[in-house]
Amino acid sequence: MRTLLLVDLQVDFMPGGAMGIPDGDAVIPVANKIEPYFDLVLATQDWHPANHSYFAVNHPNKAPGDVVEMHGTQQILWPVHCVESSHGSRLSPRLNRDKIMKVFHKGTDAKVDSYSTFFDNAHLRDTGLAKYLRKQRISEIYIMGLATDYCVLWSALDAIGLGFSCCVITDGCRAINRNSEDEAAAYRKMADAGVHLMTSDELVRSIKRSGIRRAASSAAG
Ligand code: VGL
Ligand code: ZN
Repeated sequence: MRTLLLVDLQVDFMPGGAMGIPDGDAVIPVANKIEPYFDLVLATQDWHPANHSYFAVNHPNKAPGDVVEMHGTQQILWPVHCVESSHGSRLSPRLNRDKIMKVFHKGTDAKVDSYSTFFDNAHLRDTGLAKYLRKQRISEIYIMGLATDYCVLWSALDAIGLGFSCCVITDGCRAINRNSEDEAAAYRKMADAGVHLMTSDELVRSIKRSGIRRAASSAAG
């Protein structure tokens, strides 16, 4: 089953949102374009409690972008975003949601964030996504969404670590780029880990080509 995972295509990550990502809305038409080529479409939502420890407002004298030590590692503090059930936590109204079979929430624990759609940042709890994919006998996933340098990056690396084959659709992602080179570094890390990187046009072309091949071989057989 060809499976697409749409990562955090939420109102707060669109330009003008609480944590708007530059050009973040440009990926919505890409999602709508490729959805019909998949047998299964899944989505994630960043879904934080208001007292989330990664929100700068929950730390005295801290501002978004500041770094604090939590769980033995340096963690970035964010503006309040994607508070569970808030308007900003909703999937973009421009996203075609008809094909989305299941939505996974992440970052629901006030104490630890979850950039990956598989595990929290401390690898203490999983979101149930890996178990769901294995139950459906899915071994390969295609990922696109926001943000390239956080949730897409960590989801793709965890997918590989868990033994899934993983492809990231590059024009379907946009980066936060706290540092200007973060996006390029994220793609390098993914490629080094064995993540396939391709554009949505390359994906559609390869699916059409394999469809033709399948049709040709069944005609021959
Ligand atoms: C994300 C930082 C904090 C993301 C979510 O979706 O990439 N990044 N929360
Ligand atoms: Zn978040």
